[in-house]
Amino acid sequence: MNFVGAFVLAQLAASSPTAAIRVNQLGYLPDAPKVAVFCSLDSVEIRDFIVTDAAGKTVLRRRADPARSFGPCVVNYRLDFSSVRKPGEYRVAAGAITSSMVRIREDAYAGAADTLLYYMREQRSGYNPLFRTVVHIHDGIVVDDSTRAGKFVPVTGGWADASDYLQYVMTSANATFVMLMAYRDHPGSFADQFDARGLAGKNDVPDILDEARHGLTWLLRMFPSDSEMYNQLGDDRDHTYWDLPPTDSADYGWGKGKERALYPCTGKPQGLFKYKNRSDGFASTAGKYASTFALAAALYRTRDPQFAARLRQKAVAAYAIGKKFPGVCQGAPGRAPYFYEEDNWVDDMELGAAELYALTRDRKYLREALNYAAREPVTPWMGADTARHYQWYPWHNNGHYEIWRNAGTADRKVVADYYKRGIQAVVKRADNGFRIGIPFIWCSNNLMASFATQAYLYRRMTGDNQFREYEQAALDWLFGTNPWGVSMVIGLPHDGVFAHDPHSVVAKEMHIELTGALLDGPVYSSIYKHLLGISLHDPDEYAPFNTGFIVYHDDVGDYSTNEPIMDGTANLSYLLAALAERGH
Ligand SMILES: [Ca+2]
Ligand SMILES: [Ca+2]
Repeated sequence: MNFVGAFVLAQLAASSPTAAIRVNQLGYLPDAPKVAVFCSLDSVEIRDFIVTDAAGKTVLRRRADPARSFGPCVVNYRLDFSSVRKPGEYRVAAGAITSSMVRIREDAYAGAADTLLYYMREQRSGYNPLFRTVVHIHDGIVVDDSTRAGKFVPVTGGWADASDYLQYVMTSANATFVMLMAYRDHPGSFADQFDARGLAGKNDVPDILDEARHGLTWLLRMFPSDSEMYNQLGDDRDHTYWDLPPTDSADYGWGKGKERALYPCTGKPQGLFKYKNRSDGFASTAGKYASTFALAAALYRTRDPQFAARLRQKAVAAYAIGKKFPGVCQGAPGRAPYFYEEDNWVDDMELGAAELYALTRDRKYLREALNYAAREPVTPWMGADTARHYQWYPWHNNGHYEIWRNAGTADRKVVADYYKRGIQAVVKRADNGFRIGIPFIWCSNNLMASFATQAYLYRRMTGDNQFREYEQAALDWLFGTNPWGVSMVIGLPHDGVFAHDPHSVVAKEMHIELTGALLDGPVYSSIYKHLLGISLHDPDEYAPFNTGFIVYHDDVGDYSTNEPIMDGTANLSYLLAALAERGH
C-alpha cells in the first residue's frame, strides 16, 4: 500500500459511517412515489423522520416505517415523503443522520437519456470521436466455420461491448433496437448536439438516431447475405493486453493489432479452444436482426426511403432464417470459460414477428408473435435466485409491448398479463427495505433497469399502478438508493456520488470520466469471491457497506461490479426518455 492509500484508510476509520439515508440523487418527479431508505450497520431504533426545504424549514414530519433488513443494512426503515410534491431542494433527516440533497422537479429526467449517449459514442468502433481516428480497421476474418474460415469480411464499426473490445450482434442489436424504440415513443426527449460521426456540432438528426444508425450500419455489415449471418467479432484473446482501442494489440493469429476473428452462426456448438458454447440454431440472433431492421425500416420510411427498403428486405430475410433454424446462437468462448450463454430464442422471434407485423400489417406475423409469446410469457430470470451469464436475454421482453401496440383488445390483455406475471415474480422477493427482488448475478444493474422498464410499460399499457412503488424502487436504486449511496450511471447527476475508478482502460489511461456509462452493478459476494483474476487496487472506500450478501467496489480492479456496459447503458435509454416526457 502506498502512502496515499494508508492516509485514505485512516480517514475512513475516523469517519466510518454507521448509518446513512439513501436517496435518488437524480431526483423525483412531483407525482412519483418518494421513499428514502434509512440503513444502519448497527442495531438502532428511530421513530420519526423530517424533511426540510432549502431554507431549513421542516415541511414534513412523519413516522419511519420499519422494513426487513437487507445486505449490510442490519436495520432498514422506509421514509415515505411522497406527499411532498412542491418542486424544490430538500433533505431527509432522522436522528443525527441527514441525506444528501433531494431534488423534486418536473424536469428531473430532462436530458438524462442523451447523457447515456456520451458513453455510447466513446465505445464506438470504426470512427471513434474520442480518439478522432478509425479503430479496429482490419475487421475481420471468419473462423469456426467449415465453409468460409479464412475469408475476410469488412465488418468495421459498431460498439465495443464493455471495457474489452469484443463485439456481439446479440447486445448490439438489442442496444440499437432500444434506442430506436426510445426515439419512436419519446422523440421530444432527445436533442441534436452531435453529428453522425459523434463529433460536437448538430446535423439536424437527433443524436439518438445518429447512434442507432451507427449500430444499424454495423449490423448490415454483419449480415451481408442470406447465407452469411455473423454473430461475434473478436473473442477473449482480446483480454491479453491492457490497450486503448486505437493501439489494441490483440493477436488472433494474423499479427498483433491485425484482423480480428469473426464468428458466424452455424447452428452448432462453437469455441476454438477448450471451452464450447451450446449453440444449436440461429433464431436468437436472427430474431434480433429481424426486429431491429424492421423497426428501423418503419422509422426511416420517410426520412430515408432507400435505406428503409433495404432494412425491410433484410428484416424479412433474417426472420425467415430464424424460422428455418430455431434455437440459439450463443457467444463463442475463447481461452476463458466466460461467454454469453443466451438460452432463449422465442423472445427474439416474438419481437421480430411483432415488428414485421407493425411494418407490413400481414396478420401472419401477429399470429406468430402471439404464439412465440405464449411459449415464454415471463423472462425466466424473473423470480429466480440466479442465472447463467446473459442466459435470459434481452433482460426484459419488449415483444409483449410491441404486440400490445398493434393488437386488438383481447390480445392486449394477454400480453399485459404476461408482464404482470413477471413483475409479480420479482415483487414476491422484494419484501425488504429497498423493495428489491432481482437476483444479484453479474450485470445486476441490467436486471434492475429492465425490471423498472417492464413495470413502467405495464403501467402505461394498463393504467394499473399497483407496482409503482417497486418500479420506482428499481429506478431509485440505480441512482443512489442502494446500500452504498452510489449512482450506477457515471456523471448522472453530475454533482452526485458515482464511480471515479471504473474498470476501463480508456478512463484510466486517458484520465477521462466515462460520462453516461451504466456499471455492471453489485453482485452476490459469493460470485465476487469466485471470479478469476479479481483484486482491488486501492483501499475500499465502501468497505463498511460491503459486509452483506452483495458487494460493490469503485475500483478499477473489480471487473464484476465496476465495469461499464454498452448494452445496459443503451437499455436504460427508453426509461429515461419516457420519464423526461410530460405525463410520464
Ligand atoms: Ca445529431
Ligand atoms: Ca433471447
